[in-house]
Amino acid sequence: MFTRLIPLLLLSLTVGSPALAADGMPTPAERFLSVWDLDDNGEVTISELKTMRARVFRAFDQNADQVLDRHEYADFDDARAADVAGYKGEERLAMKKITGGMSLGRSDKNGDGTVSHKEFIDGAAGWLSSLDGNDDGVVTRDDIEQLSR
Ligand SMILES: [Ca+2]
Ligand SMILES: [Ca+2]
Ligand SMILES: [Ca+2]
Repeated sequence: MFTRLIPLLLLSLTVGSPALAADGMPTPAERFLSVWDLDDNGEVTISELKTMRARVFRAFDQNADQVLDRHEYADFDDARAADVAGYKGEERLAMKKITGGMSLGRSDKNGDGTVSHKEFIDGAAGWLSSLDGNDDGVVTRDDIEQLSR
């Protein structure tokens, strides 16, 4: 049941209801901002990343023990892959870079194969740095568009 429901749940979390581009698919920048820019001011801050990460964590922590185990993380991996699917070329590369910032390898700092709530929230800082191309401390449309250049 979870494996069918959870990806849809993440889609609603990570995709939201973005304004669609002319071809029907939001660009990676539109997609990212529609979800993570919670106050809709065009800048994604560390605090917005942490708030949304907490929501994502709750969605995938199926047994609510404050740890994402391998099984729970596998469902999260599937959901992120679904987010990348449908994109091609440079946009696919950008989506992979964005979603890769939430991989098990990037989140599991102590290497025990599971991700605690703290590890997942703390991962927001490194993720922000990896996306913040102009190094001004927030992620904007320009930063995301630079990812595929
Ligand atoms: Ca914002
Ligand atoms: Ca769990
Ligand atoms: Ca920036």
